[in-house]
Amino acid sequence: MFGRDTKDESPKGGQRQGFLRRLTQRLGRGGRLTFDLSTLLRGRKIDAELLEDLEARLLGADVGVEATQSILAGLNRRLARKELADVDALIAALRTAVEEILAPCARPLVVDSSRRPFTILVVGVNGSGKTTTIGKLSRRLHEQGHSVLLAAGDTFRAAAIEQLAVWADRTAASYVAQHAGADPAAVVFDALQSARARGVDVMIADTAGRLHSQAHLMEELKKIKRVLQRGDPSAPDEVLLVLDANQGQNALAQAVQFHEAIGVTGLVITKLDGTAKGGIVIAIARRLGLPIRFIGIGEQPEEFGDFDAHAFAAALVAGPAETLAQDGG
Ligand SMILES: Nc1nc2c(ncn2[C@@H]2O[C@H](COP(=O)(O)OP(=O)(O)O)[C@@H](O)[C@H]2O)c(=O)[nH]1
Ligand SMILES: [Mg+2]
Repeated sequence: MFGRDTKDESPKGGQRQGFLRRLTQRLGRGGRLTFDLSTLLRGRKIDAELLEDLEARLLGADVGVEATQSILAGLNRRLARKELADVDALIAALRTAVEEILAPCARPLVVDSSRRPFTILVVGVNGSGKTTTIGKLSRRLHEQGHSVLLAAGDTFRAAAIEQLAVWADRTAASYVAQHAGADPAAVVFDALQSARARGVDVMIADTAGRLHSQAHLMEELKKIKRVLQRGDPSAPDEVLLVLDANQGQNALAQAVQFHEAIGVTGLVITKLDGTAKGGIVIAIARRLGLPIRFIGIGEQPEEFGDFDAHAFAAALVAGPAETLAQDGG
């Protein structure tokens, strides 16, 4: 573990440091990128051959061709300028290159208080972590003093409606639902009216991630958006796409598809705990440049936080010393 993580001792700072420490540990646990670097670099000379091996590792960790090539081009330039004297210099340069790709995407969600309700539509494939993310977000907004209403727009299964009700209960949120099989657009429209009537600050709408086909799903999401706009032409304020990091390159494909179909304004990347595919975040950042609003590193409500490019790059590209510290701690 890291002794230096204890600098900020305010309660909020403590929470944040705790989150960063967990992020580092969990990416380290499953992260092939972290693990492989220490074995790859041990006792090696920093030369073109080593960079080629590094390239293969990045591709293997789902960093993707585009981002890997851009990272490698930068490292090769530094190598030519003799700036990569040793392993530490290489790790630092790699971290910086990763952080540069991620930094433009580190834009947290800001609830515009002039919009009441501020409406968030949550989309993504089945099992990506939508409902869990809504619960976590609801809890966080509640802690920040916002009143929240959850709309059960996933009407595909009764269990999904029930799961959202549990989260509403746990996070002191209002809740609007209809029966299983109801028209999701109607549920979300009702929820908007209800949020207005109650003067709620933020409405979060869950949606189904599975239908008869992907085309059906996209049509349904477009319809929800259209119907919502009948109630409020500026809604939704945020279309939050939830992606499961374990899906690797498939998560990137989903992002492209959802973005084309309905226009995504923010991403949540879940299940970064124990995945070997944390590198996908780099690929997604490079390819789409969409704001990454939150990351999920576990099932519990507090295992959720803002995306911090510097911390994420550091956690992902841990050097041999950090890897050893984790093994020992
Ligand atoms: N390990 C881990 N599990 C998660 C995370 N987010 C969600 N899950 C789990 O993933 C499963 C599917 O989540 P759910 O929210 O129901 O997905 P949905 O179908 O998109 O609504 C559940 O078992 C969640 O507890 C995360 O960040 N880490
Ligand atoms: Mg769900």
